[in-house]
Amino acid sequence: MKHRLQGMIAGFLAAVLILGAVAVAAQETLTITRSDMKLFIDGQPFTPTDSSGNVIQPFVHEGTTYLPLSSVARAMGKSVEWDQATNTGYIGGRPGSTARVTPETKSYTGQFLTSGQVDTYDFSLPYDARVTLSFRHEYVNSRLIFWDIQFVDKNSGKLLEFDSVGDVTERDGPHALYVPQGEYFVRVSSRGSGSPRTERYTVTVSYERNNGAFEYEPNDTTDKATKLNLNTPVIGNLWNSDDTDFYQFTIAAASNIAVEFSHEYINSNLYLWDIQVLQSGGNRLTEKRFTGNVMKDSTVTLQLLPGEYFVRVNTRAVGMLSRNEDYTLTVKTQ
Ligand SMILES: [Ca+2]
Ligand SMILES: [Ca+2]
Repeated sequence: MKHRLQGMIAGFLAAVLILGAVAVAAQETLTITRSDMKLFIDGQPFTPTDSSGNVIQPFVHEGTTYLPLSSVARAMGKSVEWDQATNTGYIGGRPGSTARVTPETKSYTGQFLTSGQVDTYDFSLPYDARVTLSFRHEYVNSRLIFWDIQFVDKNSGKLLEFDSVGDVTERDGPHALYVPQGEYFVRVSSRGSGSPRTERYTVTVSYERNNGAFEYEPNDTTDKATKLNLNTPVIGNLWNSDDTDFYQFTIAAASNIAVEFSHEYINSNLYLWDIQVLQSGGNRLTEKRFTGNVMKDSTVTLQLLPGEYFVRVNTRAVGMLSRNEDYTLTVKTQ
């Protein structure tokens, strides 16, 4: 038993549990009491486990209950990282990084039994999030399009639409949506002439809470700009030709900054993105355009006095209509 408990403590150490206290205590003999407490996180039963999925029993030492931190953090949607070289644990990302969390998913399954059938599924988004859709169906030996999938905001209308052919059984939506908490629905309709395909389909909505890693739509005007922290990247996209993304940042003391802009490779030398840095009154301080085939570049360095500033991202490239890959934007101090 003694060995097993010591093993548990070592396991906790690896899991970054209250670093200082345990690091010291590990040199000594601890008197601990095993606890068979029941735990709930956000109303859901929770059983602590190690990284291999083995159940770990909590214990009590001098009135304090000890739990495996990585297991608890992950159950609460936080990433956990351990840097052996610096003996440092990071919960929810390193300083300067922006936390990403594991997406939740919701799936809807249906089939078409009558022609002209339209299936709609209400979807309540519980928080501001990055939303992606995927669609699966039973195989049909045909290249024809049989399904049309939409994601619709109940207030503002259709946000995304794609379709699916018979012999491609899995299809992702064309791009991510960065949308606010609210009421949406998924609409699946039958496409093509003749009798509807009766094969079963499943549409899945994945939604990742926006903890500042992403833009917040709608940010098409300066008064709705997404707030940025210096030296902290934000991910967004231009999801249609009308989309403009404004970001606001604050300079507290005179600083040199540049806006770094990166994206996945696109085989195009067209200027797909246009970046402007604006003073709060709207004066343009600099502008730079970014092509598809240069994956990372920066604006010129600007010497800024304390105040509020904006970055504006938009496009005038017709080719951008079908080029809605995510971008990553960072206001970097020099
Ligand atoms: Ca956008
Ligand atoms: Ca926008």
